[in-house]
Amino acid sequence: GVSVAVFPGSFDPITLGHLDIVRRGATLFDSVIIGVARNAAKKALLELDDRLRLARLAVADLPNVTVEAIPGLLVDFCREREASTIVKGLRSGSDLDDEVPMAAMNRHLGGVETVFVPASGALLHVASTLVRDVARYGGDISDLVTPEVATAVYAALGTRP
Ligand code: COD
Repeated sequence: GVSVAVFPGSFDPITLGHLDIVRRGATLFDSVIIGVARNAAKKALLELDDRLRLARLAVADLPNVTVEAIPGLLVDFCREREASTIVKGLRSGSDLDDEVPMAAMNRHLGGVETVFVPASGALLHVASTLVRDVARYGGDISDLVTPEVATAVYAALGTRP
């Protein structure tokens, strides 16, 4: 059958670290869906529509990658899209500590398996939180995100490099 994987996240904003995982995931599965979560717990910097638009722009050159919002539970979204696998990136032991219970929960709830792709060495320090912090104080984020994302993040914060 056709292998479909979901790469879920907040993508607030999508970074070069995320895009590295997407590109590598796209070689492992027939198709990859970037699932942009609404983020009930934390208040996002970027609106959901902007996070979707910026992700679509960033993967426009990848024919087997699409971008969609995840309206509810990740496992329900996976079932609707007939995706049997979740792809996650791993930067550190603390990522693993966070991810192992989520992977177990998603397997428990929906029988969906999680595959971890190790972060590339040069992108280990790239996290959406740090990108927002650097931009908040006028730092340069041009090596961490696409140009369109940088523009959107500075605009949302009312800052500039
Ligand atoms: N290199 C490699 N991987 C990276 C990098 C990098 N530099 N930066 C981030 N990543 C990876 C992260 O490890 C993660 O796997 C992914 O990219 C997304 O990261 P974020 O920060 O955008 O997303 P999170 O961690 O906030 O996303 C959490 C989810 C949205 C996946 C989670 O909350 C969820 O599944 N929500 C949906 C509701 C649900 O089903 N909840 C129950 C889940 S058990």
